[in-house]
Amino acid sequence: MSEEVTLLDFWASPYAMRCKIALAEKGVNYENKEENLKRKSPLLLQMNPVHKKVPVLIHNGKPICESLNIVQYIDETWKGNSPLLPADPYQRAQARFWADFIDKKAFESGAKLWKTKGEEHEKMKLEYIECLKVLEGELGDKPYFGGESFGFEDVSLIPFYCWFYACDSCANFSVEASCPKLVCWAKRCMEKESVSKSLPDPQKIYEYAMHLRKVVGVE
Ligand code: GS8
Repeated sequence: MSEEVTLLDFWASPYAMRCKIALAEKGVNYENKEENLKRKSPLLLQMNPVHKKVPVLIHNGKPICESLNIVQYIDETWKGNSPLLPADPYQRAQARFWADFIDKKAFESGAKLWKTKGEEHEKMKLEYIECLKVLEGELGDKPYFGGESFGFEDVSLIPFYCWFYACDSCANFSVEASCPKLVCWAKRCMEKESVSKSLPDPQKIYEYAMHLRKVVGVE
């Protein structure tokens, strides 16, 4: 059966990057549709009427929403190569736990860093740094979060790498100096074409974040 796969995307979205990496890992051909988030397409509103957010994966006409859910769907649908979640139920639960932590702590504090100022900014800065340290501790000396191979936690976190420069600039911090193992891990992931092709230039992200700071009025 011929497959129809479409991704509703926004270039700077770390959530959408997760899906692009997973699709590339599995070698799935798909159509990428860039959304204008200020003027959302009727297709996006129809496919994700609840959250009205990207990414949305449309597989043979059916929508799948929420990035971690999409990555799991991709893993289960295109089972053959590059499994992302481990087979063992306990290890699967651990992988999902860390992906949830990345969503609720890393992405949240990172996003709030450049949207806040004053006391709230200082609070977010501490949260951002602490969360990266926790992640570095969890990585330990393993090449990837799940062990020897690139998996679900790696896909969940690696898009954040292209935001490090923007977040660091806002927090007056250096991830590279404070979390060297985490940066080594990120560089290891970037050696994979599925990752390097799915992440935009950090300088472009920085410029976008600076523009957003002006739009939300913190600068
Ligand atoms: C988050 C998606 C999201 O925030 C996921 O897919 O994991 N929990 C979801 N998408 C943003 C773009 S990235 O910042 C979005 O679509 N925003 C549009 C809006 O809020 O109107």
